[in-house]
Amino acid sequence: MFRPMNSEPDEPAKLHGGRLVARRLKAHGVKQVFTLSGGHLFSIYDGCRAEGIALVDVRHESAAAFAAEGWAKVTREPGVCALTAGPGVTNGMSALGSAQQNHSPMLMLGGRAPAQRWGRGSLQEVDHVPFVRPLVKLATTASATAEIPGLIDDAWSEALRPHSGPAFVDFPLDHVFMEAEEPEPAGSLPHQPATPDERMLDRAVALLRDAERPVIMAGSDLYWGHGEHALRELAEAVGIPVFLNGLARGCLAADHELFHSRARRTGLHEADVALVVGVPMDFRLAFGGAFGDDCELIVVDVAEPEREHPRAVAAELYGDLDGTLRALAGAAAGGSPTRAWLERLRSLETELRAGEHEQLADPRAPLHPLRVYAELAKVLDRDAIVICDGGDFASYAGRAIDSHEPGCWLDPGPFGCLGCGPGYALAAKLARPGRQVVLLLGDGAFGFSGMEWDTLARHGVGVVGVIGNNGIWGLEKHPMEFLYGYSVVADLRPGTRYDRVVEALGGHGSLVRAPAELRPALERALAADGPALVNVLTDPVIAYPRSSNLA
Ligand SMILES: Cc1ncc(C[n+]2csc(CCOP(=O)(O)OP(=O)(O)O)c2C)c(N)n1
Ligand SMILES: [Mg+2]
Repeated sequence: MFRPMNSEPDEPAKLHGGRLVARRLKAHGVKQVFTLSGGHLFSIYDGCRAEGIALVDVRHESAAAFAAEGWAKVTREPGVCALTAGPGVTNGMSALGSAQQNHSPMLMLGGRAPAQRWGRGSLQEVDHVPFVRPLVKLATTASATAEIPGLIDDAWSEALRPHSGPAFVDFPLDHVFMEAEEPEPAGSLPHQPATPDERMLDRAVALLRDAERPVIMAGSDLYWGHGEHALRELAEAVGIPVFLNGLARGCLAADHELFHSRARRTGLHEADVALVVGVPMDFRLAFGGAFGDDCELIVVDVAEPEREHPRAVAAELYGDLDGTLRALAGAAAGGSPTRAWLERLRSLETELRAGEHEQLADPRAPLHPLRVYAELAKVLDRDAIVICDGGDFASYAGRAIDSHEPGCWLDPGPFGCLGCGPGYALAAKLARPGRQVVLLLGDGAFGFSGMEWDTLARHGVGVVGVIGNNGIWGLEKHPMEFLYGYSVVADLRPGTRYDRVVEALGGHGSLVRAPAELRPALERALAADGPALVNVLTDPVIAYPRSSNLA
């Protein structure tokens, strides 16, 4: 169906719909599209091939969609996946939910049954839009070939507009295979962030200047809003202890004197003024209850919140996050928290970290998860990208792994979808080929997308996986036993040789039964040519100490 560009001046060039898709993607800087083969997508593939966009093919659409999200998480640019009609799109939906809650900009392209046959029972025919719409910022269907470039541009800018998130466009077979002239690009204006309210800014400055026990609690929108430099400036100008979650991790290096993590409960609870930056007050902040009742909250974000705040806030600053933090840094510089506050949090942080030494050095076999991370820390580069996917094993990673640069820590986020890791890791290593990319997995988590080691091997992507293999769905088994005195559907097969699965798929595998075997196995895996998996047997008795896991 594809006809090369016609050079006759009087006959405008026509391109098929797939080529029009690819040309707009290329104009937005897209280098690769994650996909799994489907006839509905052939013309998009042909277009990508003609435009020099790489196609990275995976083994389950879920991984393609999570790779698109992972690309965004590492690069702060939208990732793109193309999923075939019907089950291809339904298989990718979890990643849309994830990207929505993580504010990850991504574009999902869907194949679709031909429009002229809708309602007559075509293969894989279903209207995707009504069921993806609640998960995305924009969901639409191309209704003519000529419309395609404009739809891609709209979806792209919608994905990036704060709060950033996923966008979806599907392409009926007839429209995407037919040809049309390429319209002139509309040249959409870049998003202009709103300037926060002056009065609110003054109020925030006054609160910060008078604060005796201030804290900063920052989350993913700090990262999406490119606010890391301004955050450091503000924290240093006033001397405010900083706590980070989600994608904000690494936005202040873990070895910065104002960075704290273990002292978070006390820090948030006892603060008199809290600057809540780019993070919703959801379950991770006890719906606002993580801060003391009398604490004054200053909320800074890239846009108005998507949900009402669960408690009253003293000042709200929405729009240009970076500019707002800089303005606060300049104006609040005279403020000075009490020495006692800074010393208290620092000594608590040090004391709590010291209390972990025993577990980090735990000699048991099968291993304690914290021992795994103690060994891993010795071989990780400062800019290593660490991804976690699992239950307790991932929670321990969240506590033990230090991040030093933005975009180096990828966890599932509040949507908490097991199986996101291999897609994230694939994209991370493709985006940053020179860096270590380490994927920490529960044995349960491995089951969702372990076949993606085939993808990693075929594409020569050197991700290093580390499994905490405790033979159980730990984060479910322990809480259920605590509540009911017994557990059901929480056991896996002990000692499964996931390392051999990876070997069979073309990667390097090793089994670790005792602490002394771990470091050499990690070193071999990091030096391997291609993907590797270190299958570490961990102790199923160990339960991550948590206060709540559902709400
Ligand atoms: C897609 C999906 N299904 C189920 C869950 C519920 N869930 C959360 S953690 C967990 C256990 C994970 O087990 P594993 O990966 O082995 O890690 P462990 O807790 O044992 O360290 C389960 C089943 C989920 N979060 N996501
Ligand atoms: Mg497990």
